[in-house]
Amino acid sequence: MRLLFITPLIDPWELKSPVLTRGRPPLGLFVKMLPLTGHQPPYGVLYLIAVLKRAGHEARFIDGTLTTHDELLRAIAEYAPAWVGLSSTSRYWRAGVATIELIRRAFPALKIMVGGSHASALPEEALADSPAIDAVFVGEAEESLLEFLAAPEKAIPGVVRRANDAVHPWTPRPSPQRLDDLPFPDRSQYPPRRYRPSPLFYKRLPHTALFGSRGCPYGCSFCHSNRDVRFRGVDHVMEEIRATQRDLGIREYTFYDETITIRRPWILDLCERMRQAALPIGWSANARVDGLDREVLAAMKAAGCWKLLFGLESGVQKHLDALCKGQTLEAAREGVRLTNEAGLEAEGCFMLGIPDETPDEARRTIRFALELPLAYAGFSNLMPFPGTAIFERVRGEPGFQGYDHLHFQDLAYVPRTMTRDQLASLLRTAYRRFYVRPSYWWSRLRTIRTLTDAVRHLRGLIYVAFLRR
Ligand code: B12
Ligand code: SF4
Repeated sequence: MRLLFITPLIDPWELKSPVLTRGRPPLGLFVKMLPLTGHQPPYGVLYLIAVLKRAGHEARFIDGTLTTHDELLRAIAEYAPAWVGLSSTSRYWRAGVATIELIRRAFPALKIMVGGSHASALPEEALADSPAIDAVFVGEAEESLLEFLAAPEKAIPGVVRRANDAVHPWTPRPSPQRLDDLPFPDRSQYPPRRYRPSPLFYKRLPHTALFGSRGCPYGCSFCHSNRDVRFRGVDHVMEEIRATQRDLGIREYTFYDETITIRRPWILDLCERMRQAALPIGWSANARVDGLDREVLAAMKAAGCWKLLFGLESGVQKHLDALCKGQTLEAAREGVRLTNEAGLEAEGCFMLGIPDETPDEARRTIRFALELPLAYAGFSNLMPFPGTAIFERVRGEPGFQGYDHLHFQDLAYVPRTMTRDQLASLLRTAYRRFYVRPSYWWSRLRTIRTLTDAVRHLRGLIYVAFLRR
């Protein structure tokens, strides 16, 4: 069978933050020719395509951010798929629905399925959102999709369908357990030239992402991660690194695992294998500050790691506790200190606009970020994602603006304790105070060793210049 996967048709400038950056830079005419900073292909879809091809199906992917309505419709007419599959986060869900309705009008007989984080969090609502949707996939779909294509009329766990005007009874399904049985994501599906990671994610290029594990055991109330933790074998990960290096010349990897350090023997083993292989690559990963020690950090450094990204969230302990982060301010100080001591860079991500947070408390978070020896910091408003405890808590509040605003630096939610203008201004203040510091740029300049690194710092500086006052 032939399937075409798409992401919602959106204007690339929607990826920029209206709260933080000044209007459109005067580059409109060239936007379709430039790489999209920070934009990444949907690796979940690339996994599905690899699985489908291995099973004898045909599949390809078109990125709605890099395509126009007319190009998409032409591509569908030429490729003539049996199914179109939309992948979407909550942020672009409405744009995704508009996209599939456009497709349904042009091709009334075409079948349409949806998946991704929004559909997984709110499957029945998603199905009700558009009569154009024939099936909703909940969670990781490598197994359910193959079963579904083999018997589209059967009830398959993890797939939600319509029965007349109602939702057909459905059951959830466990996520795939044996990640080593999955093929590598099909990276032939996207033009690498059009994707460039944000300056915080590479020191060398070309870049790609890797997943050593899926899921996270922690229960932060704002996070929509799968709680079922599964690891790939170290051999399997090494094989993917070698293959991407050999076939695509990749020199920089981001591990998108939720927390790469949760299984200590695994990360030590992976680092040792990378060190022995002496690969000319660099990498960075997400971690928790409380899962670190000197031995693990030294092993990471020796294996080519240069940065760890930590969710530090707040500089006020009572808010960390309310978010069920299970982390202390002291652990944050210690984790960042140890990271620096090991010669790695630390990036901290913080949230402003937490329920019940006052503007003064948000300022304490900004001061906390400035106190820590962080190489980079990201500040976003708290985003109540469907499927999280925070979403259930605030969805009825007047401060919740709806799905369309669920992305970093827009204001999806404003707590009762501050105004919208105050929150926007706090976010801008946070970025300005962190990045507009001569001492900060002096310390950054001293780390530059290569031309690529110099160019990425220049790109960072251009962002700072475009920050709104
Ligand atoms: C890596 C990552 C990114 C990367 C790359 C994203 C990408 N294009 O792959 C970057 C940094 C660019 C990014 C950006 C954003 N992200 Co992000 N990201 C992730 C992360 C950590 C991993 C995603 C991933 O690849 N997972 C692994 C694969 C295997 O799983 P998967 O993507 O869910 O795909 C599986 C299923 O969903 C399903 N599936 C997916 N699509 C489809 C389609 C069909 C037809 C079918 C049948 C099945 C199906 O099958 C796939 C294979 O099993 C997740 C957290 C997480 N644990 O998933 C957050 C996550 C997806 N991101 C999130 C958000 C909010 C964003 C942003 C909006 C943030 C922002 N910048 O404002 C943007 C939006 C990007 C976009 N275009 O929509 C939220 C989404 C929550 C929500 N309900 O919407 C998540 C869940 C994290 C969280 N905070 O809780 N993200
Ligand atoms: S925020 Fe991080 S530590 Fe918390 S549940 Fe999500 S991935 Fe895990």
